[in-house]
Amino acid sequence: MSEHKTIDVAATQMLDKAKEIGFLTTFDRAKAQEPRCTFGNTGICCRICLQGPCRILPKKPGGNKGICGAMDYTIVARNTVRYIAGGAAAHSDHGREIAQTVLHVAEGKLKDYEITDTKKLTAVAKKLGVATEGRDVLAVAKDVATLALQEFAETDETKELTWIKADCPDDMLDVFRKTTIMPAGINLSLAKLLHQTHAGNDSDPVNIIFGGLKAALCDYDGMALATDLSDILFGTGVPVVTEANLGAIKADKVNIALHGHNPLLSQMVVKAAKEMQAEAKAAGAQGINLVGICCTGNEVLMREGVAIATNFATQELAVLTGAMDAMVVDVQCIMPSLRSLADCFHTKIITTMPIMKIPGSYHFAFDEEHALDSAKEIIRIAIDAYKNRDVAKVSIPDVKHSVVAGFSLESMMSIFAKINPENPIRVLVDAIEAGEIKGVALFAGCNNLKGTHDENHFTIATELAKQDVFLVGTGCAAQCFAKEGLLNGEGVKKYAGEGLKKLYARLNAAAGLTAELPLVFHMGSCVDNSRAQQLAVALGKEMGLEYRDVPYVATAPEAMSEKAVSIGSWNVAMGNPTHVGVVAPTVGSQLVNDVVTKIAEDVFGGFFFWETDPVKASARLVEILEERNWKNAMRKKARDAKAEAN
Ligand code: BF8
Ligand code: SF4
Repeated sequence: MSEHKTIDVAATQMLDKAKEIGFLTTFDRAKAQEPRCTFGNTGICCRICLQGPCRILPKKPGGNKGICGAMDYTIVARNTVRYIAGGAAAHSDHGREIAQTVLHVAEGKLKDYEITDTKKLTAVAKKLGVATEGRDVLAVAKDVATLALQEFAETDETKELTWIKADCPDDMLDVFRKTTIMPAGINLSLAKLLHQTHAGNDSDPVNIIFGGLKAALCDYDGMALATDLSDILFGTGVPVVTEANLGAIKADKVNIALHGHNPLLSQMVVKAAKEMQAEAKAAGAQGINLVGICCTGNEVLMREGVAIATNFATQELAVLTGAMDAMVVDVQCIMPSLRSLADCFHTKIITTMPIMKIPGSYHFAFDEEHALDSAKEIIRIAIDAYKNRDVAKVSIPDVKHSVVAGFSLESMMSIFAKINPENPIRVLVDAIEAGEIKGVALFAGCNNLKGTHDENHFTIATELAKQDVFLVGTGCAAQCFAKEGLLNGEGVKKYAGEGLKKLYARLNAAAGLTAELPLVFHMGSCVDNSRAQQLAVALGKEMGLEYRDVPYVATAPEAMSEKAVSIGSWNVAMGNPTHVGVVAPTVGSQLVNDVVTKIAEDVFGGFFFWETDPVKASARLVEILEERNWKNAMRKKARDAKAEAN
């Protein structure tokens, strides 16, 4: 067992190198933070006003409350929902930027972008009630983008968000309305939540949590429109074959990492790189090699087949290979430490967005009106940097796996359609009803160095596969699977149970792809969790189930970011049992913890459960799926008996 807290062999090699040359990485910094403060770790430290921090100190007279009298449950509830507000703001602002770009394309203001996927545009327009018959593509795109932007601008509290209404089944929407969590405007709801949780405002933990769930639904809305509009702009993912892990970095090429979340610039870099291979060759390289990190990586993997270098916790290690010429970053999940690390090499860290700068790093203000030119200039910076590369410092781990990815819901359905052209989703439902598979599990979220990097992701996925659960993944979870060889046919052979293997045999025989289907269907970036939710909705519809009875579970085995909290929260509201593999920020209040782990199930059908042990978590996830299947079977039996009696 390696001394480093990772299961990734390539990362282990790089961490050995870091140790050898005396670099401190995020792994060292995580160690330096131990032991953690129990107050902060369990959510009972309040810093909402300047009298704080207030902690809950039950043994001291007056210490069982904050200075203002806030109880543990108020403090925990406020802290938790403020995570949701942060996550929802990040996802939805990303969506808003894409919507803005689609609008500008529709208005003819941008020369470098176009409406790439008109089929998706029509489908999205139809679900939103935008007329398409006989209309110009740009006119339809303008209406769709305008509706998307209105999601943010709406201040009328009686108007409901359009995307949520279009995407969710009626029984789910009814619950949202009854519990008053159906949001109107995104900006309105997020501002309201910050207001609601201001010092001296709401102290009712249940009311605060409901405010948080409203914001979580805004998170869904923002990411669903980000997914839809990105597909319209850049195309909807189709199966691609590529590779993953640090071995995807090439010693003889100009290496550029695309890191962050928003695909507006990275798509242009992909386009520009195709045109600029000769320039790289003129500088002495064999060409340009693009690799992805975090969700920008997932976006360009889905649509362009760009290889994955690594995921969140190991982003620094891509620089440490000594062969990374430039890392182009946009927004979210970018470690500030990258710059100081890059200083020890020739690597250029290029920030590109007005709200994400790193002191001392090179800032290239991305300009969407000259997007392709911006991308070309960035590539030139990388080519120049390549000329300064010190070969003595280069060590790229010879570790990578082949990857089959690109599973938008549309591309999954077109594979299923090879078996059942009339009703593709039936393929999955048949496998569930025949008992071949137990249901579907979504793997989402980050890395969290409170645990061992990638261990929870890998263990839970392989355990569930053995137990015949159909797996889909997004974000850094999916990137772990890519790096560890679970996104290819070998993964199925090694880990799938007999029932799951039977389904794969039928799918592979029908799919007609050059590569076998992977153990986990990589559905994209974190905003693409909306795709996975649409899969759950489609399953429920085809199985004739209420939304809360679908054999579908979600897990964030290594949740880290505020975005993960908001994704988990809308999963719960949308009826999905949701596992989190790190200590949750709600455990400091028994009341709040009970609300989100128990009462939530009565109200919404979904609930959270916390389990840091990946084997125990897997067992519980399987048990939940089995329970749902059993209940569904019993209900059917009762219905059949009643029908016979009549
Ligand atoms: O949005 S999984 S560490 S990269 S937050 Fe970040 Fe978490 Fe990775 Fe994607 Ni999602
Ligand atoms: Fe302390 Fe109350 Fe201020 Fe929180 S809001 S820091 S509990 S005084």
